[in-house]
Amino acid sequence: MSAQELETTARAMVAKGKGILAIDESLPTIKKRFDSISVESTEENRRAYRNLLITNPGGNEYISGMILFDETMRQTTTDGTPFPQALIKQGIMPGIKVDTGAKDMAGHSNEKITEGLDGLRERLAEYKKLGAKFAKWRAVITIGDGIPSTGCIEANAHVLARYAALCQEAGIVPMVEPEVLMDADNTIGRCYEVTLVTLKTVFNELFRQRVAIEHIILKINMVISGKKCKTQAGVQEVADQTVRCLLNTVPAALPGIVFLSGGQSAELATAHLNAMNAKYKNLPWPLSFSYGRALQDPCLKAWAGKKENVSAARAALLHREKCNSLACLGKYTAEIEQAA
Ligand code: 5MM
Repeated sequence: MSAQELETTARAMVAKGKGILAIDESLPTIKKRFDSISVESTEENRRAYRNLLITNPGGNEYISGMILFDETMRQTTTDGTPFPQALIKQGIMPGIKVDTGAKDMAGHSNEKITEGLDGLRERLAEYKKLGAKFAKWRAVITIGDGIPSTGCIEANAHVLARYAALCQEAGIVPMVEPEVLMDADNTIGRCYEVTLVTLKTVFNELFRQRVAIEHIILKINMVISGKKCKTQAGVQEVADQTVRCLLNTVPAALPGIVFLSGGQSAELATAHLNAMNAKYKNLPWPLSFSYGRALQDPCLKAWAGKKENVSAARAALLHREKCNSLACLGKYTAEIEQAA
């Protein structure tokens, strides 16, 4: 893929009113999701669930790409089409999660470092043959007593930049995801500070590793109160602080920013995105979504592992996709939410 093609792919990922569906749960995470609906995490059950998500008629109106897990990349639809090809036929770009997980970081209690650089060049070449247009790597930054440390932020930023450089070499757009977790009791102000320093460090490292900013997509947390914080910032404050943080850190050359949902409810994640796009019309980059749980949760519950629930589950997914597509345009309303 030439530089021009990388840029075209990156821009198509955040095309007007479109976003990304993250279905790249690793085996332990999908087991947790299936446990919540009392479904066994077998290879066939995972295939059946991903089949429902991938072959949902009408999804391509709102979804530009889907992030797959290695196993899903190699599975097929019920009629035998490889999942990446099934996506391409619908005009949806297949993406692939290429990190191998966030592991405990030596010498840094309660902090994580994401692994997966060994053999990445070879894995990217294979994923490209299988149809991947973009790849995702998630770094995890934890807020707590005395953390995050500079060592943890710098190590994760460095690894993110090395992964991004390898992706661009392979002709694959890197989706760079430094996630500041939302689970602690911190204020929105603390989330702002940590996200700010994380993004500054990540863009410094991307520069040092000669990553072309025009050819990446940033996937980031919103600036938000920790889930256990007694005072929860309102929707407009989350929108304002998130945009302020991004304006202070993200180069204008970046083709687009997508948010993770990080455990927010499906409706709140949509409301936050909508509030940003309704108020800020002239940002240097489109703001869109790359949600996992906030798109899938209602669908997963509706499915509950039963064939007879597939239509209802698909309708639930399509509704969330439509709501978030409208949120990309600042046109999401309570009426649209309730018109499910
Ligand atoms: C779908 O979940 C992804 C995979 O997580 P694990 O590697 O832990 O299994 C995850 O990376 C996801 O793409 C992002 O965190 C966004 O998902 P949420 O649910 O936060 O929107």
